[in-house]
Amino acid sequence: MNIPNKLLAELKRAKSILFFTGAGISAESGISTFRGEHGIWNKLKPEELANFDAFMKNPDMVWEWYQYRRQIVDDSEPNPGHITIAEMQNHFENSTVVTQNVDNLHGRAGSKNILELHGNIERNFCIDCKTYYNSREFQFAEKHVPKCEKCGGLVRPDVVWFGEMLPAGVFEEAERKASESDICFIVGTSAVVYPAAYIPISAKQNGAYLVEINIELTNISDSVDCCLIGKAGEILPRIMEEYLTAIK
Ligand code: BV8
Ligand code: ZN
Repeated sequence: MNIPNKLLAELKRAKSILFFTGAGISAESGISTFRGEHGIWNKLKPEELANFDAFMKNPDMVWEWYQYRRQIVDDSEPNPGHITIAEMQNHFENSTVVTQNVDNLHGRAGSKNILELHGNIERNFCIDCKTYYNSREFQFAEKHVPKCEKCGGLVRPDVVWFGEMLPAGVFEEAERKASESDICFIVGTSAVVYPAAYIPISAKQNGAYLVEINIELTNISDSVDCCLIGKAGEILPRIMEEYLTAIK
């Protein structure tokens, strides 16, 4: 894969960089994406699982689904895509990772300034008194939805379900960082979920150079400046390698 000279020139010029990531960056860590050929939503319906009504209708089923995903996340490791982003962040004055993922792999890869738009699967809270519970407090084998020790309420994953607001202030901060970015990488996302998908649009509206990395074309491919088709875990290390050579 040849890295375009224009991209390298933009990287050399950039002071602030933003990485907007989706499930595709975790695919090479063995975590299923949501859409596309082997996506989760092909087998299960998001409305049956990733929303509050579904949880209230069948809390054990939704809890078990998240326990299953937590086990996969727990058994997985950050891949070269996550690791390269963490390394690249050290070469820029301002760098932010805005992720739609709830798997915390950017955190485990050593990234900083991470904004998790859709929450984090390692955190849980009581729907009544909001008491926080770390996932480690529950056995993966625990299939039944836990009850709050304080008030007996149902404990749910601290992730943003469809129809729910994003965590207060996180989206606004992500938009602000996007509007200040000189270069915005869009990595492994189908860019169909809102308001998250507004982030790269906000970057573009403020003059950022947009680079998409995906194994296929997406909704946003027509709007980017540079579209690199391939695996994030292969392309990002190539970009880093060529960038380090270019700045020597
Ligand atoms: C809300 C739960 C408002 C956590 C998820 C306009 C404005 C606002 C809202 C809406 C709007 N239009 C529609 C809505 C409603 C809805 C929405 O966006 N629906 C869509 C589907 C049409 N949005 C909401 O409900 C949001 N809330 O707006 O509230 C509100 C509320 C109350 C009152 C007033 C207003 C909440 C959205 C969050 C939903 N939660 N998940 C969890 O369990 O994980 S969404 C789910 O999709 C995941 O969180 C995921 O992060 C997200 C995005 O998916 P992607 O990350 O892009 O993953 P996907 O599988 O789609 O794509 C993977 C890509 O990777 C593919 O392109 C593939 O080609 C690529 N790939 C694969 N392998 C690789 C690769 N690329 C590179 N390398 C590889 N190796
Ligand atoms: Zn409680």
